[in-house]
Amino acid sequence: MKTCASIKHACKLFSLVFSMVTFLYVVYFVVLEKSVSPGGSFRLTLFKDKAFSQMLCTGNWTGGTIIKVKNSQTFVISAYLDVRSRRVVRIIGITYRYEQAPLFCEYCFGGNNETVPAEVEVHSDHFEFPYGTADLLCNLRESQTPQYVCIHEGKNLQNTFLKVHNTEQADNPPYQFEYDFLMCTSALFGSYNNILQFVQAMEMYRILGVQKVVIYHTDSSSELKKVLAHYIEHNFLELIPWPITSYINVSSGWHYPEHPGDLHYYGQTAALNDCIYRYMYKTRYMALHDLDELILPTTHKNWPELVEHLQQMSPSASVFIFENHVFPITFTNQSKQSPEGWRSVPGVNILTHDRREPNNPTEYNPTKMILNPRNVIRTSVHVALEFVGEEFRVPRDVAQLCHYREPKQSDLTLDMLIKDDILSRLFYIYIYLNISALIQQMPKLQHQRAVPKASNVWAGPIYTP
Ligand SMILES: *[C@@H]1O[C@H](CO)[C@@H](O)[C@H](O)[C@H]1NC(C)=O
Ligand SMILES: *[C@@H]1O[C@H](CO)[C@@H](O)[C@H](O)[C@H]1NC(C)=O
Ligand SMILES: *[C@@H]1O[C@H](CO)[C@@H](O)[C@H](O)[C@H]1NC(C)=O
Ligand SMILES: *[C@@H]1O[C@H](CO)[C@@H](O)[C@H](O)[C@H]1NC(C)=O
Ligand SMILES: CC(=O)N[C@H]1CO[C@H](CO)[C@@H](O)[C@@H]1O
Repeated sequence: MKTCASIKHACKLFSLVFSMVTFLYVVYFVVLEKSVSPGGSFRLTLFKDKAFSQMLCTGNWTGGTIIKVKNSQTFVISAYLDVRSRRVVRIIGITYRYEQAPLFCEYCFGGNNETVPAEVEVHSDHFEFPYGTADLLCNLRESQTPQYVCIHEGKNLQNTFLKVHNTEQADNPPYQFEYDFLMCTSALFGSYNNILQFVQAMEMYRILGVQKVVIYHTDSSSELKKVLAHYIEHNFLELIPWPITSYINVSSGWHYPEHPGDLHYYGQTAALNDCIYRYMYKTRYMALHDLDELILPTTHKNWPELVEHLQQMSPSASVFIFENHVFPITFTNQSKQSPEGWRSVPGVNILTHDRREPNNPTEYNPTKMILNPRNVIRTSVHVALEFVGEEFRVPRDVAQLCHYREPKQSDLTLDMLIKDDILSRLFYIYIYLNISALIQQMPKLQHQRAVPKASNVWAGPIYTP
């Protein structure tokens, strides 16, 4: 009897405690659920003051590519979530190397805002120019994911926010790639009008297996703009507006002070680094080189086969390096004439240049790259500066970088140049068919005196940021 009563007592006590715990748990859950904003900031609503909740990231969200940070000599381009070593928002920027005004990152977590100091790291490859490419790193706590960030100097609120990209992908491997090969090229500028070489290069990239070409575009001729519009329409080209000349006096050469200016070659390294982060989860591999360059395999049909082979040769490689070979456009093989329909298209026919300069093995010969962008942290033009995995120098008998340009060793005579018809020998028929079809499709490609105003074509949807 006595034991029975005490059991009843214990039961009552137990059920009381149980319902108390349940109630507290529900309260806790509701509060937590409400206070965890989509961005993942763990600020409790209960402790948030009125002033705070009323001033919620009230800024302008920028659509441009280059933004000057008020009261500083720093420009920001775009912001990316990067969780590969520590959790940060990495902002690709350009900064004056001798001035380090203290900069701050202001986050926006779907409602809340929060400020942390920005760590400014100038890339080592600045080629002695006063301005250089920089990473602005903003630390995050575990699982924090801001949607927007703004960089400001001291107490000067800027109120222009950058959208933080890669927020979905960075935390969620494995990745679904849109492309196997994407090519980035920086700094198309001036009134670039080498149309025949441009379309030959574009068609060659396609033949080689490139699925998207990205160009950081400052300016080009009105005729080339029509060609660009054609490739954008066919989803093969994306232009990133690159109005760098409106912000900084850029150099048109690579080294300071022989080439005057405040920033190396149209901000090329900033554009290339931005391209890596912008497309790192969209493409399996990325090539970084210029529009007068082609990476040509000697035995493989295209890049997918080539890179599969290279990856077998060096399974841990994440950066493949190709040595540059100059094919001077001053030497033309007269027996390789352009077909009739091509002759009125302005520019160089790379198929007629089949001699290359010998590379001096004791000198530095520049290189270009195909890389796995997810393993690269920083890049320069010819090599990656910081990356995970190995760098693999591709032997010349497997593939070579063919560079169709003005001679580099201008004192060489014809007999000192090496006969090398790799392009026309392996790809003539494809490029011939492709270019001829293209010229038929676009009769306006051919040089005409009375061209309609190209700005009609250019304005509007041509940029796909
Ligand atoms: C962020 O919040 C503070 C108040 O805590 C407010 O003064 C500031 O204006 C806010 N910043 C933005 C950009 O909304
Ligand atoms: C947003 O931009 C507009 C137009 O550029 C400007 O007038 C306005 O002051 C800006 N707002 C803020 C909060 O900076
Ligand atoms: C470029 O240089 C010129 C002459 O040195 C100077 O007047 C101008 O302000 C500079 N522009 C920029 C954007 O720095
Ligand atoms: C020019 O091209 C033709 C046809 O491919 C080739 O037979 C010839 O040797 C080339 N001439 C020179 C000077 O390289
Ligand atoms: C216009 C044209 O013929 N384009 C072709 C160029 O080459 C690629 C790859 O071989 C084809 O897919 C295109 O259709």
